[in-house]
Amino acid sequence: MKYGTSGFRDKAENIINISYKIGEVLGNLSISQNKNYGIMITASHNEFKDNGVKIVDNNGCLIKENEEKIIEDYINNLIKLNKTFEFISPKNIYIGNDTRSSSNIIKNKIIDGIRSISKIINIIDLGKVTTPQHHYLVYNKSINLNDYIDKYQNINKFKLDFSNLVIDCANGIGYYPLDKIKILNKLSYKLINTCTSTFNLLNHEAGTDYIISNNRLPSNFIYNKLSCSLDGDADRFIFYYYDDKLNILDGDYIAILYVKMISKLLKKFKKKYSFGYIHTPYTNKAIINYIKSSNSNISIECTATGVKNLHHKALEYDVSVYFESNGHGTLLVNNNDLRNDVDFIKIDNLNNKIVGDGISGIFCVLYFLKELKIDYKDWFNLVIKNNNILYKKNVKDRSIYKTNKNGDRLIEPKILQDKLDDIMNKYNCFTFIRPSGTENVLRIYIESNDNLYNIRKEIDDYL
Ligand code: G16
Repeated sequence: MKYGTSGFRDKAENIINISYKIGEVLGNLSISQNKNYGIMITASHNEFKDNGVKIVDNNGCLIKENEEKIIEDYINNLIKLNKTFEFISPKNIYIGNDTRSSSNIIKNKIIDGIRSISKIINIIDLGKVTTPQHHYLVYNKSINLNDYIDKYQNINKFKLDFSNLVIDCANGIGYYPLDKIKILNKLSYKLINTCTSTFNLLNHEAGTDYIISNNRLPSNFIYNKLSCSLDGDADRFIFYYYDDKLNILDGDYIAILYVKMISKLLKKFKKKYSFGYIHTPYTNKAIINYIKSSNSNISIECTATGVKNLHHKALEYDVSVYFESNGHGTLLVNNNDLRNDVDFIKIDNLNNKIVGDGISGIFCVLYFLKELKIDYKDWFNLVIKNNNILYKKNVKDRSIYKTNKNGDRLIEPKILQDKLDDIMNKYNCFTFIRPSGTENVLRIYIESNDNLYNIRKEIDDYL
């Protein structure tokens, strides 16, 4: 089994089968590296029958490639573990899970695996948490779920307008912290799709992926001015509104808003700080052009799909914004002068700098709209995206599809990339195919202002 875009992900029964070994290898790594780790059990946007395991290091950051390799090799029986240690200092492993019914079985097996390596590792069971909440608690070495909720205890000082906001929780874990934050601070946003007890409703006709992939509103939508959605583990978010059609403000649009906010703040400094915008090949070219033309001081970089890739690149700048079109992203302030600036401190009170976070992202967007004095319709009208489609195709064996580093060209099968090149020449469009790292599908992206459906037909006929 492969350690995919954000950890192991598969049908729940397949994840159950490797859980004990995940515990063993994480226990072993924790002792040999003398490090805390975090394990989040979730299959995020996938359907309720799937499950998965995301692993973070002591900083709450997705683990490095060499750690992924050790874990993957051990799961696939390619290496053995050294189980004798000279000196063992107690370390913590923080485990959390979303609302899936298979999560407890997986958790118990992981815990047995860790225990088989050492009895002195502290296993901290955080229970039901969102993925960003889990990573935040790992970073802060905290065992109290409320430490995350308390981050927003001053939210009323921001005077955000929640009165017209509807939040679709995708029938997932995001409902719990959002409800708590709402009650504690007497906020007025409305929560829909909050049923976490009927397992098969998770991500069903709701959530970011459903809305973007189907261009449809979520179930139980209440007509309102501005709405937003989380995904199953609340690490993605998008906004949208409906007038005569559905207008989606996805990660590309959210990035524009974040970049605008940072550009505005940087203007007051004499010193020139490095400022980066990191995206993936799915980002619409019209968005990239807009950001390029309206910010002369910004460096724009493309990485492979996967938060881990964007995040690591974003760390190279004094300040950076990274977003995937599907709604994963955040902003990072890496320079100490900027970190100590009053305006950046203000943002830090809302933003989750450890990882993209649907909940903190929603708060940041409302704050940035207010600060920039932009109405949500004006936000949507800043750019007209090139027409595009992103769709999935089931294949027997997706492991035969190999791509270049960023995942926007196939290296194998070469004949398929040749066909895509012909199509790009013929229609003057942009298209690529890559195997998903979270689902057993190929993802096919086409961007073109004309002939979108002919292009799709030509690709589908060929596949
Ligand atoms: C995960 C990753 C994202 C990635 C998404 C889809 O999201 O964290 O960075 O964009 O998978 O990846 P792929 O196209 O390889 O399937 P999530 O929200 O599902 O954990």
